[in-house]
Amino acid sequence: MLAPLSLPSLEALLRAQVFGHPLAHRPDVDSTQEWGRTEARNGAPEGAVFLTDYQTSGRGRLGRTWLAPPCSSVLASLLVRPGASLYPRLFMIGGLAAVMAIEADCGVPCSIKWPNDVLIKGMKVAGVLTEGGFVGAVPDFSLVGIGINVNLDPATLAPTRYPATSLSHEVGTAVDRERLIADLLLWFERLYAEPAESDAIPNLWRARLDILGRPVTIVSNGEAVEGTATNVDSTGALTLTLPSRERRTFVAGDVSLSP
Ligand code: BT5
Repeated sequence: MLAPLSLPSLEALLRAQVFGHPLAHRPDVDSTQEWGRTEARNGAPEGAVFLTDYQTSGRGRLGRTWLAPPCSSVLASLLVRPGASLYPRLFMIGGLAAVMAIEADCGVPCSIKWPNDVLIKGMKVAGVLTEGGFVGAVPDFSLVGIGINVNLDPATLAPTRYPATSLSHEVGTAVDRERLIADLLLWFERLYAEPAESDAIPNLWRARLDILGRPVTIVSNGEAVEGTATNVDSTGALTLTLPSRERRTFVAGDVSLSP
């Protein structure tokens, strides 16, 4: 029987100094991103974290749906108010934090599918959604939404775009969600503290990518392009070398390995 998150247990495990202060939990919500956005507009501080056991409108990128049976997953939105130079890196920090926390807690190696999916053995175990809030044209805050499949049978998810897995499925036993969230926040905090001018984050992120040097198909703005993934720069932009030797660079899209 899956239990709701215990905030006292999570608070006892929390070692992050900024992230998780405050920690907010609701049994169910439309989306932690929406909830976090409202709180951010009402002045919630950097480090506030919004958690739930169930989302009625959990979302991925481009209006897609994020699925999670009740009490099965990590569903978290982290509020940040960084300097302008850090915003473009938040998706890398979110993905890496999930990788590090999963590896520390479960001992299973993870990779990153460009740009924002965390994979175990090529199957998606977590996704990251970064959304900004602006005052006029000036960034005011960002919400880094992280969903991790923890204690669920992947076969019970509706068909997903990419094969899915969960931590319990991979390790063969239930995984402690409170511990995983505490570790996620600690890793996020460590990575977030890296100076914006340092290349440590892009380098760590690049080292986890599963596509470099491999033939891939990217779908971006409705166009499918095939080529070899030859480079990812420090902003995360992906360059493909096409069979014609033309090089094209993409900042967004969905990538899959070509058969
Ligand atoms: C993502 O989008 O992967 C970002 C997911 C972010 C979810 C978190 S949960 C907390 C916070 N609050 C929210 O409302 N969202 C964030 P994308 O790359 O667009 O992938 C979405 C696609 O993944 C969907 O179209 C499905 O095909 C697939 N999918 C949905 N649920 C999944 C799951 N639990 N595991 C694996 N794949 C899933």
